[in-house]
Amino acid sequence: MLVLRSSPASPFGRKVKIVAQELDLMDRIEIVVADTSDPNEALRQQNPLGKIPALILEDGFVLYDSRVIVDYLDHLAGGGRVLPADPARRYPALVLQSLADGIADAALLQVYEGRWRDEAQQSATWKAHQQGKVERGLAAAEAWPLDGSVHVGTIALACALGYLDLRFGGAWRKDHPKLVAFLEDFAARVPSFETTRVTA
Ligand SMILES: N[C@@H](CCC(=O)N[C@@H](CS)C(=O)NCC(=O)O)C(=O)O
Repeated sequence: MLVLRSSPASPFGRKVKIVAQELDLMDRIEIVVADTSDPNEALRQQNPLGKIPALILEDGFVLYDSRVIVDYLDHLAGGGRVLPADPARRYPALVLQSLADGIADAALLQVYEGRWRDEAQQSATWKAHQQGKVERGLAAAEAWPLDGSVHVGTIALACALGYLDLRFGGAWRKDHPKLVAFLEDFAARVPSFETTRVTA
């Protein structure tokens, strides 16, 4: 059995779970919830960075981060499934994944600013710097030629938007009509998007 260390609200963990479901690999994966803030968590031995997701292979080797894990799962499923083999589709899908993960990273750093620092220490300038990445990233995604394909790029994008819905009240929806339509269509095509949704 493969062991996935993750937490329900992680956008990167959600990306891995959706990929695993799309590839029919969930029966080979046990999910063990990790608390990244607990200094005694085994996660810190499994991934020295103390980050989720991490995937523990049957021989004990640990894969991180999420991009490596989805690459591995695609390979397990025969290759070329959620990571297109054809370079003309592969690199745009990978760049969209990087863009979407970057949006999620910048959103997460704003959440962490609130979670890890006392109120008096929090920097509005730092939060605005991260929010700039979110806004420019959303503008680039809004202009992206999305064609209904399900691959690592669109899965990562759906997870980043889902995280903005969860932690930022869906404020992105007002100015990004194409992304709203994308997410609705994605949710209809990919049932695991709903089954991995959390509300808190
Ligand atoms: N680039 C990483 C990002 C992973 C990440 O930032 N995970 C967050 C949770 S969503 C985490 O583990 N945070 C704990 C920490 O930074 O200490 C990936 O794609 O897996």
